[in-house]
Amino acid sequence: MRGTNTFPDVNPATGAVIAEVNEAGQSLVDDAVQAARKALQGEWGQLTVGQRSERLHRVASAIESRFDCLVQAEVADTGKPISLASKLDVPRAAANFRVFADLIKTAGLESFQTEMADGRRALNYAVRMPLGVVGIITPWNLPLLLLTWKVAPALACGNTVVVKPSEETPATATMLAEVMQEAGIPNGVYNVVHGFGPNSAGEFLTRHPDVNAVTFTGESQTGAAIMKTVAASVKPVSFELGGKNAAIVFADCDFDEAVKGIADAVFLNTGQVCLCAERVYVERSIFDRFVEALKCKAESLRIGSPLDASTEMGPLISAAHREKVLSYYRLAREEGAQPITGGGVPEFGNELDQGCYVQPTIYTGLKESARCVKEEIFGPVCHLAPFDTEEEAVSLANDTMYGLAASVWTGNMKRGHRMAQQMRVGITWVNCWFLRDLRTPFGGVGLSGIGREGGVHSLNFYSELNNICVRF
Ligand code: NAD
Ligand code: 6OH
Repeated sequence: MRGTNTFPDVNPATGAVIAEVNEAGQSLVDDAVQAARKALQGEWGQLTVGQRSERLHRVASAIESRFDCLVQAEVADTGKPISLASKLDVPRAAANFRVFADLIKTAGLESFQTEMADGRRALNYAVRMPLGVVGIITPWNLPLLLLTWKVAPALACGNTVVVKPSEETPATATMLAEVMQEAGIPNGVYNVVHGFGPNSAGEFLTRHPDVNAVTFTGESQTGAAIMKTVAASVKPVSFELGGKNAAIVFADCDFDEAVKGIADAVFLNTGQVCLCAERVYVERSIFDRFVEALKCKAESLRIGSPLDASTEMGPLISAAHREKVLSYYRLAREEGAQPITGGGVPEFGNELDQGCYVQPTIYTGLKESARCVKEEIFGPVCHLAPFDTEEEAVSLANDTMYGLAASVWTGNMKRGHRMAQQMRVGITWVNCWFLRDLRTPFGGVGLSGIGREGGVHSLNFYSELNNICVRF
């Protein structure tokens, strides 16, 4: 690689450097964008929808045949438990390609027959055209899952892409390039540049005049910075951003199922999922019992080496992120929280003490105005507060600048629907959490994002519609 700086890729479970990564400067980003533009004119641009679909299925098969390598790479980069990467991240990467490979063949478009005063008519119908070169910027928490969630529909619509994975997790995006080659995706259709955000590959990509659209998943503040950068060239953007998600638990819920569901919603991936619940509101009559049951769940989580098949919780992504999460643990105490469990760092007495681990943590007793109740922490932590009425629960849940996801736990389905329809979010789960159907709209309101991806919503973002009006 020519004249680039390098940066270390660190395994957060042990602190070991696992790779040195080349940081793309402006000229390498220029080359990647140029390669993507050129590929639009080549074989890729000539493929029929059916042929593109078939290639995307081949990508999914190639992911499945490299399953173990991708799992190992994702685990080393993120520190997530091998059981989670095997169950969630890598299978979803393949599923992302399969769902859009199928959808692009079956999704229809609207048509209208227009009648004019003189008795003549016109047929209006719309066709999809690719946007061109799509810039894709992704975070570190579900690296391959979130990357392929954007690459698959972008390619299904006939675009070419330049991706910039998180500097924390460069491995699987790089391996995906090999997968693409193996699956017969022409050179230049999928390009990877590595580096950071400001004044690095991320900014060079979003600023690039030959990039036609930018899709981004990450922090809300980063979304704001990217929006500013792309404003000059009026590029379409799709943003999946942060959250401070609420869970609402009613006394009539299936108690054990709710405790299990909330424990997942708080601690999965060490709390590093944008959909995680950091605010849990529980009906007062079961509050103490629920707090106690969630405490037991938190204290029984097996924290350890990501490579151990029985591990349920790994480290946070980096030392810097651990410092941020621990600073919130300290802040919670300063803000007057009542600690229920956790609040510190686990001790192992082995090399894992070099890792970025924190304890699963639960608080009660904070004011709703506390920073720990308002700000996204992105760690294995939640605050629980009691409520008395449905109205109060709705108003507590919606009192946030974010608006990504909510979950409602109740045995009364009428109440489930009633509550769900009052949530000011993009995704509401009733008696479940992170149960995904990839055809459904996915995104957030407020600080949680702009636009929706998923199913036909993705196809609509990753394509331009040309309406054709034929008078006859
Ligand atoms: P981040 O915003 O720090 O980084 C995301 C990506 O943006 C990285 O690749 C980074 O290098 C790049 N970047 C940073 N500054 C940039 C700039 N100025 N220009 C261009 N690129 C830039 O996010 P993160 O810390 O990697 O991920 C955690 C955050 O992501 C959390 O806030 C979480 O809620 C959010 N997230 C949201 C969703 C969702 O679907 N809504 C999904 C996953 C994560
Ligand atoms: C955020 O961390 C999780 C996002 C999940 C998805 O985008 C998805 O499609 O499931």
